[in-house]
Amino acid sequence: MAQLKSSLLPPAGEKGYCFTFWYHMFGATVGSLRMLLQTADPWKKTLVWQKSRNQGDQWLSVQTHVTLQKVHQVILEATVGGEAGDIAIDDISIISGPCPVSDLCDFEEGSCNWQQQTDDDFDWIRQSGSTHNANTGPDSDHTTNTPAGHYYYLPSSSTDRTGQTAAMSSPLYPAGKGACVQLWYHMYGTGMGTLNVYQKSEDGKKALIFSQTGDQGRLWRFAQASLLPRVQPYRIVVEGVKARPTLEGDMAFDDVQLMDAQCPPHGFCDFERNMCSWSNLGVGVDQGDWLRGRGASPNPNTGPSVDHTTNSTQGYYLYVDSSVGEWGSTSFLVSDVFQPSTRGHCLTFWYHMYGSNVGTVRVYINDRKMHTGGTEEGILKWIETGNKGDKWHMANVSIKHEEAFWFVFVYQRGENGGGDVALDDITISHEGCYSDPPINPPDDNNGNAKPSLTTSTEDLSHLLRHFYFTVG
Ligand SMILES: [Ca+2]
Ligand SMILES: [Ca+2]
Ligand SMILES: [Ca+2]
Ligand SMILES: [Ca+2]
Repeated sequence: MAQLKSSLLPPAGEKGYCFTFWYHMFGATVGSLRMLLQTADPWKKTLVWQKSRNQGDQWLSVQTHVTLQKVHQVILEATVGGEAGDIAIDDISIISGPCPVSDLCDFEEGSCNWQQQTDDDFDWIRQSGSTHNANTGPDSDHTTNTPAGHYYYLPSSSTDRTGQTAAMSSPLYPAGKGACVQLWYHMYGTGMGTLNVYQKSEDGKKALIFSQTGDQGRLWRFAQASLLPRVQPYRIVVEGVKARPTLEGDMAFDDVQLMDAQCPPHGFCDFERNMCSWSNLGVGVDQGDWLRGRGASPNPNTGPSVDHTTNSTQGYYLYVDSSVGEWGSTSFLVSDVFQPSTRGHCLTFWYHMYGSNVGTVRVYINDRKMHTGGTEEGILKWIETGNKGDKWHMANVSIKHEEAFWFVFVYQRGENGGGDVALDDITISHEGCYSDPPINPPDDNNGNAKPSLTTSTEDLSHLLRHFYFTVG
């Protein structure tokens, strides 16, 4: 553990002050970083902010509004996670008055200045780990995928009545700010109601920009909506509406982000701003995460040195750090949900597999039936193994599935390190892949097909199919 302490600071005064610092937490086994306030009389330490695990290869800022009316010290405390994880901090500043509003709320430090509405029936509750009811609610938050991370949820109860609501609103954003809002929601349970997202201007006018109703399965789901141009400052309002009395209707949301750029097209991600609708899964499923990185990956003689989008060290890609984990350990990456289409879908992506010990990348499609049946992978659609040289390759996967489905990328580590694998520029288009020969039989849609990670014959057939595509 390492501690950095400020000198003794006077009471924060009527308006308080905004404490800002920048941090860099990058690597597969990064520990945690905390900010605490300590008073001497009485002696008391209060945790005001904390972050754990990898945050990507980038400097991020934290702002905390301190209103403590006692002589105190600010303490920044770091704990070690493992070998592959450094924590750095820089540019600490103290400015009097409250902090400017944040564009990203992950709810790890608190409410992020979101407020409960009082003219409704219930309040949203900040929660970590799972909710109290069985067969509903998430097991962990979306930001960290661990039981330590926080989200907001609306508990369901047998005394609920149809149409009862709970709403929370964001801080006030200036009129010209923001073109797109993104958030993650969890709506698992047979008694699930409706989640509405509004853009509400200061004069009270509300526009519905996103709505989802009913059971959406056991995964965190992605939502985004374009913001309407406004003359007035506005808030984002998240509202839960109850369906009926039930103990299986806990809904949740997390990671609300306001972006000044337009929303990316559905199914496309270049990873330049964030992971779009792609999501890691937690420790119940796999042993590692896909990380956003740029430039050379942290391990020598493996991984890309530039991304695919910009062909430069400034552009971001997604990768798995092979220096950690064991032989066969996996990292899952899950897409948004796509509705079935008569023309099918085409998944196009760029991959980089370079190193002496590259493991295996598989692409599956999964659906509600298979997922509820207990499979996290689904049906195998594409596989690649081993060293493919220090360059980006393109892959196409044609999908025709008769249920709503999602894609799952699974990286499986080789015997040793030296096998960083990367992805970039993933596109899912609503038609079959261009010039794709009609070889794929329609999917076995009975939900029984469950390729395991070790079925070598199945792997081989897909490998041959892929080989045919590449050469032909
Ligand atoms: Ca969170
Ligand atoms: Ca309320
Ligand atoms: Ca994971
Ligand atoms: Ca990129």
